[in-house]
Amino acid sequence: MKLDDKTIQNLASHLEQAEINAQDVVKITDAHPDMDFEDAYAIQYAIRKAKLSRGQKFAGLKMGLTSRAKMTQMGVETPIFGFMMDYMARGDGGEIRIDELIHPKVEPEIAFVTKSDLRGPGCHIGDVLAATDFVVPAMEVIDSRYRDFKFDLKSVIADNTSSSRFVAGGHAGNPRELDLRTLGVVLEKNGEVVATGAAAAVLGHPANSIAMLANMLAERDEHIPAGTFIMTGAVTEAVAVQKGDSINARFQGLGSISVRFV
Ligand code: 0L1
Ligand code: MG
Repeated sequence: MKLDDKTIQNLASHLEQAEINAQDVVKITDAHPDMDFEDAYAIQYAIRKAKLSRGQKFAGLKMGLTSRAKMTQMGVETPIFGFMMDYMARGDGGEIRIDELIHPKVEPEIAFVTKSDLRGPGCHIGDVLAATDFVVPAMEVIDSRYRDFKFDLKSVIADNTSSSRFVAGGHAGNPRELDLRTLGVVLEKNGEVVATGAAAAVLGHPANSIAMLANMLAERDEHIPAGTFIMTGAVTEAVAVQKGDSINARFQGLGSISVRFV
């Protein structure tokens, strides 16, 4: 690690204040060009600890940058992970207040809910399918705290991978009975199709994303506990939204999720 504990705490507070006040900031590596990936996750974990200490509840984990397109765009080979808290959840068919956010974008994802612990290293797709209770459609709202979404990998890890809101909906499916590679997703904004994709966009199969998360957590002596809700990464590109927009995501065989930005 390159940063001392005081700097980690200050940067965590800086990024969390940006989130709470919906006020964008410049990427933190501008002022701390030497920070490393350990520092970046330490800042993210400090944000999580601060939220827990205020009584907010942990709601799940997410993988980000899981599509080849996003990885190429960022010039990276490895996805990243973050977390969600209870206050970020919104109901299917509900509303999301735009004035609480900076410049939100939506992305449809497949979420997994585990029924037994998953541990790396060496976790693979078979382990994931055996340990999954069900999969369910999800919509993530990403809202980078960085001005114009301009960041590098370390800055975005520290910023909890742009997590801001999420919605689960549709209906649950058994991942052992679905072909999760060819599962199609259609994203509509105000009734018009704005993006389409197949779930293979997520590391070839969304279960690979869960396996990768278990293996990344193992490097930190952590695991995925039974009962964890995990979003596996965007099936389509992220689509920017504004006040008044209605979003609908259709998941082949698993129903749809809708939400309105007000
Ligand atoms: O969930 C994601 O894939 C987003 C990761 C962070 C990068 C971004 O904000 O686009
Ligand atoms: Mg995402």
